[in-house]
Amino acid sequence: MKRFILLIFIALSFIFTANIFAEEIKIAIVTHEKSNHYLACQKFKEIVEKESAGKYKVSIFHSSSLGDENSILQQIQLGTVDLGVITSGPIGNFNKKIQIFDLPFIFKDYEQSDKILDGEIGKEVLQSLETSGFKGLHFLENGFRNLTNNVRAVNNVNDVKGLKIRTMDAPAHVKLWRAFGANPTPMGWPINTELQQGTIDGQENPLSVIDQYKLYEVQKYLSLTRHVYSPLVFIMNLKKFNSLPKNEQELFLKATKEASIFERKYNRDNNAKFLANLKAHGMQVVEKLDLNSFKAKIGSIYEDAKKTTDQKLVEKLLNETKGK
Ligand code: EAX
Repeated sequence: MKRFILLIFIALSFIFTANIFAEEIKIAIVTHEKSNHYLACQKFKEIVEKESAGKYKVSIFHSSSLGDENSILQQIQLGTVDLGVITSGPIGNFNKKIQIFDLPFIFKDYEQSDKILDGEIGKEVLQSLETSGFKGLHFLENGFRNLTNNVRAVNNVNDVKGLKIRTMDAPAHVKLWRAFGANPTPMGWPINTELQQGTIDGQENPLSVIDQYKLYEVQKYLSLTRHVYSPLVFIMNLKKFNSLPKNEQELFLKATKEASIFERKYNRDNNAKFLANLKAHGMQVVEKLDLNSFKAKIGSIYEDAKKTTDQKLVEKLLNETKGK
């Protein structure tokens, strides 16, 4: 009996020491626990903790507890946060090449976005993040962005005129909404209070985010504009990644890849459900709108991007996706 108790004691102290000495990996997102971002982090956590046999403990900081996406990126650069699942838009403040994905009407469907993001162009963009101290591990998906507002049903671009639209804090988006004739106001996420108080008329996001944030409580109209496809990125502090032994680097790459595939599938499987729920809560949805009127307004945006981002990459992207 004594020996049995001793054995249990030894076993328990092993478990405790393992936990005490587990190294913490901090991952940060701006969205809440019901978001796609969170699901992806959870999957990453599961895989890393299991396959590192308890060497790592992943802590997920959600709901902007560590600030907006720009400030999370700064903290990742500094190394006080290890990783994030961040929208491409704000990453564009740190890296020019990634701005190409925030050009309007580039991707038509998921087949195309997967092919580009998981192919050569995506690799070149992820690689280029290293010059800003980031390791781009894998692309996952925020999704095709759609406009909501509280003033009127938007059927064509003229209906956007003068609307005060919150955009991501990303130059490409501000420029786009100005071109559409709106009054763009960049700010971090979330924005429920601003929508409720009417300091802004509308915003644009994928159906997942619109539903998960119950924007039907504060927005009456939704138009399926799909004007930009937003990738998310599993992004990490480069020094931290490089300091890991080879097999652990491979584990992080594998875990982010699996989590990304899982999250993309979740998003796509649930899109119809998100839309149905928005309608069920009384949102007035314009499904078929005059997208050509929007496309007609983008003017020199592609040409300008060749000058401000990377000419060859923009040409390659337009060539492979056939643009608008
Ligand atoms: O990843 O800020 C935004 O609009 C993003 O799309 C998202 O909600 C956070």
